[in-house]
Amino acid sequence: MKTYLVTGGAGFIGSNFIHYLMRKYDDIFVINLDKLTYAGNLNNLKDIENSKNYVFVKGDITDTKLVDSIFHKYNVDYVINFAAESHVDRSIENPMEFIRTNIEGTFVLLEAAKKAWLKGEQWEEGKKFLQVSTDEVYGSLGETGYFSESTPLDPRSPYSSSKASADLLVKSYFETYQMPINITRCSNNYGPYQFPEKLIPLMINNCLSGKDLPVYGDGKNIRDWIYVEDHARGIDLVVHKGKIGQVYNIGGGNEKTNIDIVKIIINTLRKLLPDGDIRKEAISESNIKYVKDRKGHDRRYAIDSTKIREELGWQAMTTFEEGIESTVRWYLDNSQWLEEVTSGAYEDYYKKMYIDRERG
Ligand code: NAD
Ligand code: TDX
Repeated sequence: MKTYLVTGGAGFIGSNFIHYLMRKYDDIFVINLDKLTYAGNLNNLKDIENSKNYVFVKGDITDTKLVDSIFHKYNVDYVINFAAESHVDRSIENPMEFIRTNIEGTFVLLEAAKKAWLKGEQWEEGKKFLQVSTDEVYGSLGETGYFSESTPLDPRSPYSSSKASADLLVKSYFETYQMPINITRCSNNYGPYQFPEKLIPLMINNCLSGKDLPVYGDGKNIRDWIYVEDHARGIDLVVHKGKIGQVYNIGGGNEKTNIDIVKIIINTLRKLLPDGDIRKEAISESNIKYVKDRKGHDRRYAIDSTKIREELGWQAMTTFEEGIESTVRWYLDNSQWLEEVTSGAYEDYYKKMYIDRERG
């Protein structure tokens, strides 16, 4: 029986990861520690909230007392640290929380795990700290090339700098104390439960609510998209088979320009919505609006996943065509989820971030 401390488990990837674990294993116990920021949503976990092998703890990963108390109460085997401020645009407007949660929070978790797991000079058997990181720590690519695990870190936004800082702290606990750690660096995820501040759910929501489709700059920036379940499977593999101290890149092998993504969403929605639905007729490429570019906008991300493929036998199993269709279908089938997360504070966020971007 292994006990997982999953932080940020009420967010997009964390909740998909918990669903993945609960489907795959019967003999595990999952503690979900989440502060429930604007991005955390317990509705993402409704179907498992009463499971006997799951417990939710509302709290902040920077709260040393609370984190220590979790390690006292439970015999934690694995820490999977998803908890983070995760949106680049927000980090440009207001970096403070990114520094606090992403750097300080990771430090608090490392210290608590070290206190619990290091007995004299010996680490307890079978423990692991897995830091969920991002390809953005490598910076920005030109038209060619890929990020490998040995690409130098060159983060360019407050968000990616805070993630790179956390990665270095995690690495230092391995180099200095031989703490059993892994770091995974994944490309852009998409799938169910993603908050509609990120490109794909934002465009789906705007199409469905008759809003403009705001594309930053020339729309030719490239991201390497991965279906969230493929990411979850990669993390699970690294937890069980990853060599201690190693970094593993996880990439979708699926590069697309932003403008292509927006057009695919338009076409997918038009295909899935029934004839006669008034939203269907209103969804059109004429709603695309090129708006002011993101400051320091990284041009291209692309991941070389050779290492995790060859060492651990991982590969992405969901094609983009399948993944985007099931994602769009999920948002159509879960309109209440979308309505709930876009009411209240989301309206203010949208006005603040996008009204200024409009070019006239
Ligand atoms: P998200 O914003 O959807 O979720 C983050 C979760 O962390 C939320 O539930 C939030 O409430 C929680 N949280 C925030 N601050 C906290 C704190 N101080 N204490 C406890 N909980 C806190 O993010 P996501 O997209 O699911 O990303 C999860 C992780 O994966 C992040 O570390 C992110 O850097 C990384 N990542 C994301 C992507 C992506 O495409 N979304 C790609 C690669 C890596
Ligand atoms: O309205 C928009 N219009 C637009 O053109 C939004 C929200 C985004 N974009 C562009 C900016 C990026 O080039 O789309 C691309 C994707 O943007 P985001 O969804 O904000 O993702 P990105 O900045 O690439 O970062 C994501 O991937 C790596 C996650 O948010 C990070 O948490 C992860 O580490």
